Amino acid sequence: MKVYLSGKLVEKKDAKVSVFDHGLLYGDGVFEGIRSYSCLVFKLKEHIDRLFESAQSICLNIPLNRKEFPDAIINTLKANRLKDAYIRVVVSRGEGDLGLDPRKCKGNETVIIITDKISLYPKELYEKGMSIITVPTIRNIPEALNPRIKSLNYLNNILAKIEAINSGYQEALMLNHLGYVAECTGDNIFVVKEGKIYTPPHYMGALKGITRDEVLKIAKHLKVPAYEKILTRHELYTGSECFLTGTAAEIVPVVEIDGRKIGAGKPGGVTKTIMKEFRKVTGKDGVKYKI
Ligand code: PXG
Repeated sequence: MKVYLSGKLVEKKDAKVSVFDHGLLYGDGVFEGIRSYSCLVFKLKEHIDRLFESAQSICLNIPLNRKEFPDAIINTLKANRLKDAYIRVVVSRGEGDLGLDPRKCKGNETVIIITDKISLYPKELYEKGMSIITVPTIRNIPEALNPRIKSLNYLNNILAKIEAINSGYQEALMLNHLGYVAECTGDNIFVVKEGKIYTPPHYMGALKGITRDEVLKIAKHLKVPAYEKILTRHELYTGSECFLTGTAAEIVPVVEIDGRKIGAGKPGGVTKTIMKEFRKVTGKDGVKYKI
């Protein structure tokens, strides 16, 4: 496997960064997770836009522009001759001194693009559905670290994940500081009730997920009413269906939350229709490349 590392394509074994890189020392940097399906990079522009927004928010300079960045991604995919891939983009503050001061790293931003396979959850969960649990760790409050920033500092989500795992669950439901539903550790959440779809607004403490936005578009196309709405756990418990969305996870049915069976306790019709439609879209939309 070849990795794009600060302007060069290098072998995986040579893709190394300094122990003084502030991405490692402080989680100071931003990232994206992107997928390509049959030589089509899904929502590439949206991912690049979000990467640049995250960087802008933390005053991080990206050493490639908005045209060069997608080109670097495509070249990495081609170099690896991958039709289907998970593309992990990392821009860190770069090598600096000990001490937080990012000015010490000026001009040394590190860009890493890795392409590989990813499977977030076991395959059978997509057929049977997943059970999730609300965890004590709340999502970062936006005034402290805005969840819209896809930063290299994922401890908030990792703590929640650990709590779910320690309780015997694969995934955690995270609430915000007001007790409203925010998202899961690496996915956005949707609930279906009386044929309508609801997801929390991103300002309730969620990443503005690109898969989430696509699902809202798919719902519109299917003429299923879909809304952004502030949600309590009660609204999740009493829904007829629930599912999670994310680039890595794609669309995962949820059939149990905090010991409450959701609807019939198996993946529902709306969820299945959206999963099918999503598969159609990923098979035809995207930035094309040849290997
Ligand atoms: N919420 C959070 C906190 C995320 O990190 C999503 C929602 C879904 O967003 P998208 O735009 O992908 O629909 C994410 C997605 C990884 C990795 O290691 C990345 C995510 C989740 C899990 C793993 O690349 N980000």
